[in-house]
Amino acid sequence: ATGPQFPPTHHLADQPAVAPARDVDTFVQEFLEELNFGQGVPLDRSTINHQYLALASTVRSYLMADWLATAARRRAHPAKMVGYLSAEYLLGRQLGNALLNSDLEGIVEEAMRQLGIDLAAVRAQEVEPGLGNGGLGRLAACFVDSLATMDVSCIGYGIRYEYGIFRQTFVEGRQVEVPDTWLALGAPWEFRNPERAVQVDFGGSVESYAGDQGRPRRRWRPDWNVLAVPYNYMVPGYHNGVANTLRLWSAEATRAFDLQIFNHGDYAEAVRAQTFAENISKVLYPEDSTPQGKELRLQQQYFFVAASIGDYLHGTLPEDFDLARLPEQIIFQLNDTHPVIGIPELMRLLLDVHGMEWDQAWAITSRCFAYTCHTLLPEALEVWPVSLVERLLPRHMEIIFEINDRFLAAVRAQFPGDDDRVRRMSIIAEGGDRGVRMAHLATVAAVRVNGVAELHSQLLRDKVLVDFAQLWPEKFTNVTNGVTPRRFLVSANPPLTSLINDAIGGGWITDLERLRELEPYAEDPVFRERFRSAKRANKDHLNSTLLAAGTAQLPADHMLDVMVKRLHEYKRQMLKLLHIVSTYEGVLSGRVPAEQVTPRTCLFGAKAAPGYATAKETIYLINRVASVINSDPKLDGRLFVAFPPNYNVTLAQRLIPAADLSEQISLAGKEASGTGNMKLALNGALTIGTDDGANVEIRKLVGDDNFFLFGMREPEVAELQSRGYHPGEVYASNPVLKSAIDLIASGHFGDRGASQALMGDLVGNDRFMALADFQAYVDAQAQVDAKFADTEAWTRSAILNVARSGYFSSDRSMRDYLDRIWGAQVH
Ligand code: Z15
Repeated sequence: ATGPQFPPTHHLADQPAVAPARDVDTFVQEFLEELNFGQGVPLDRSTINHQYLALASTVRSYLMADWLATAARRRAHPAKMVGYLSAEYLLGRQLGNALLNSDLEGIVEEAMRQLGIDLAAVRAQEVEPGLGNGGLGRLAACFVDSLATMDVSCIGYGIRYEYGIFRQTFVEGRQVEVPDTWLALGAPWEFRNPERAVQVDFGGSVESYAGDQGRPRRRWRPDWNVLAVPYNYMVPGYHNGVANTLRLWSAEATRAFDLQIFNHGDYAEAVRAQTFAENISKVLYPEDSTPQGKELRLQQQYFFVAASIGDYLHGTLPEDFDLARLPEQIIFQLNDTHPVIGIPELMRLLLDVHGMEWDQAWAITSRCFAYTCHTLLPEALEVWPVSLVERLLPRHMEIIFEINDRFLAAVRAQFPGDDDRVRRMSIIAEGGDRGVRMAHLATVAAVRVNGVAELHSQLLRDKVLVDFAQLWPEKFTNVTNGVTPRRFLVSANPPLTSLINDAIGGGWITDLERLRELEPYAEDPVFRERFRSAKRANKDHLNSTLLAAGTAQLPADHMLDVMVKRLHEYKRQMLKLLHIVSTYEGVLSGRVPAEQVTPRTCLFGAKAAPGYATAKETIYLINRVASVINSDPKLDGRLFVAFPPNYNVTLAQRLIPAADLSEQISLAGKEASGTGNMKLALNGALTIGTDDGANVEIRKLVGDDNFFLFGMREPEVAELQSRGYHPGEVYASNPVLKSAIDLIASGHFGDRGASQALMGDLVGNDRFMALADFQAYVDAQAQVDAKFADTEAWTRSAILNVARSGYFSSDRSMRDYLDRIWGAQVH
């Protein structure tokens, strides 16, 4: 056996793909055909959803022509490919991006106008594919956008969750999760390819048998399986005719599995089995950075990775390909530990299916993977119980043990007698509950290990993976994250885009460092006024979006102070809330006259993992504080708190361009990088931030005068931690802080019990040292207020933030991966 057999392709004469003409008349014609013959409705009877589906399908046919041409060109000129393995892709809406990248915006606007269709309403009809939780999933989406724009051969592999990240609603201030039925009204961007389905096995046992020349060999006898059916999405490059592939797998019951049960005569059981199989890709786990060790999650991970590697090896490579040369053809980039089970899977295929010996299989496998670590939180590094891996993937467990034995032998050889080091480095965590440390497995096998910002990569080398960095210093590198300027500037912020284009032309869209050419305009009062008017337009646009969503309108002429990211204690939404409450308390107590409060709207956007109690309590408190503050006349309308529900990519695209101030206030040493920080700076918000993650690099580039730095640095945090941190003492010694906490605990914002519990935990534990940084934060906010009062100085800094953020393009990140990782052939 050589793995699954796909149907043969027919070798007919070469025929270039048919591409529809790029003019308004043709577009109208194609659209009406989609509407009439695809959707089965005449224009005058069509709903907005019909129009959306027909428009998406029409645009898709243009992309499809590029996709076919790209594939043909890549076949003619094969190059090493990137297989990006990610359990999450937080794509955001597809229509706007497809129109922008394929340069069809003008044609479509005119076509829809001629047909009397409201394009804005049609765009608003799209439910974004929310197949990710937060930064990690959005990063994957930015990376595939950049690779297509740079014409790099890449296939993104992931899971087609039937339910993506939950829709957040608030009921009396509390988060209530609603299932995300993104597929319910149709999925016009995907196309299913059942002929390329891959069977994925689970369970069973491993047996020995005599192989060639009586050699003892092992083979897996799985006892159940599912079918992984691929759905392709096209990833268009910007104005370059390229379309790469995103291949998302959906789980279905295999016929064998069905029939086996069916033949036992139990029809109902056979149908139930179908549901069982479909469960694997049913729902995205909603934890960001804090995995819950659920069996179904490991099933998801193996499911998509086995399907992807199988698809590449047995479907994409030529049939007679010499697998010894695999590392010249593909590099699998592991997006965090989620796809790391792919390492023993490739070993298994090479050993058991292709009959290789260990050394050869390892020589190949250890050149085909690179690993990106996205965290420093120990609880975020996945450790799977050995007992679970043994039951679900017995052959993989054997292979992991063998990798570990050989690896530890090498460690012992290098460091004789250092048993402690061996124990620390082992892939297997020993003790009562033995576990597989996926980050160690990844690090042992990977050709490169990278962190996602300079500070993060440094801390990986010095702390989290220090033993590995001593053993293999050259394995470790950094690639600072980036964001796609197409979605997060051009698409999201048309007013600023045209202002920039008027000043320096459009070359910056694919060469973001050219934003530097804007620097002199910071000194131009006319440009500054235009810049402010672009911000105002974005705020108006945001307000109309919030109005449509039924959320509070933002007051005009306020500073818009934005904190958008997942709700997590380490990110310290509570620190921001304490500043808000202390400002309010200052006015209540007469300490600060209301006229001295800078008019500010503090806007939060954040989902909490459904099982994360403290995070949900924080959301509940923010909402209660908002309702009290927003209706208290003593504040004279100067302080406003907004928390629109369901922060997602779509809302981010509205919010970020309107922001004046960006809150990046994690405890130093906890936020690996952050990418919202980059999006906000690029859109001209000034950052108030700690010395953490990519904030460090943002501040270095935009300059200290254009960034509000505060708080402990990472070494000070570590020092305080080891000295012993006592939040109660900070509370007792800072009267402003104490008054704010006491006001919350008194029940002033309702639910006294919940308030007291949360404040009690803060004063008693404060795991992320919000109290320790409180005064520094308040002082930095005073500097923010002072600067905001000087409109021209503020605008100058905002423009410089835009001009100096070019480095944070994900195009640059991809260039760095190519230079530092994907070109690398040996350890
Ligand atoms: C996630 O969104 C991130 C890290 C993780 O380990 C998981 Cl499981 C999810 C985030 C980081 O918290 C953030 O700092 C970083 O910018 C982002 O990944 C992309 O690297």
